Amino acid sequence: MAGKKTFTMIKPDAFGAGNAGAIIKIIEEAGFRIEAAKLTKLSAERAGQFYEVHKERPFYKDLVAYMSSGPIIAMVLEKENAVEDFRKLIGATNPAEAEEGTIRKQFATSIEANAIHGSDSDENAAIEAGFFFSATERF
Ligand code: RTP
Ligand code: MG
Repeated sequence: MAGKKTFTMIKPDAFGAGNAGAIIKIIEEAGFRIEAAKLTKLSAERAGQFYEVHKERPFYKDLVAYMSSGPIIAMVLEKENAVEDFRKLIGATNPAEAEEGTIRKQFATSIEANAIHGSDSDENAAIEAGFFFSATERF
């Protein structure tokens, strides 16, 4: 059975461009409930840990530098079928391939600076939520 939670970050490019409010509005209007939220900034070390699965990829170093370049908003979201529905809402990794109406189509500027993160499995959603939030920060 699909889980009810996913994890997201509004990435440094989108936060820096002043698009956080517009993005959160789209997320809420799509039926996701915000269970936890935090404005924070990842150190290069923490960004490296978060994206450890991509350690061997050619874009890893750039990705870590980008994700630690400015503040992000981390959130845990609740909805039926959360992981899959949220990946649909954000669109393809590369904004050139993202469908009309998706968050990345509207707000991403490149394949790297692509505005928003969405967990790719229920298991990773739980791990990523735990990376940012304690039990007392989730409502
Ligand atoms: P995310 O994890 O952030 O939700 O993105 P995703 O699943 O759509 O993409 P993933 O393959 O997990 O890649 C993680 C992030 O790395 C950056 N990236 N850069 N320069 C490149 O070719 C490249 N490819 C990926 C993006 O910021 C991507 O979201
Ligand atoms: Mg991913």
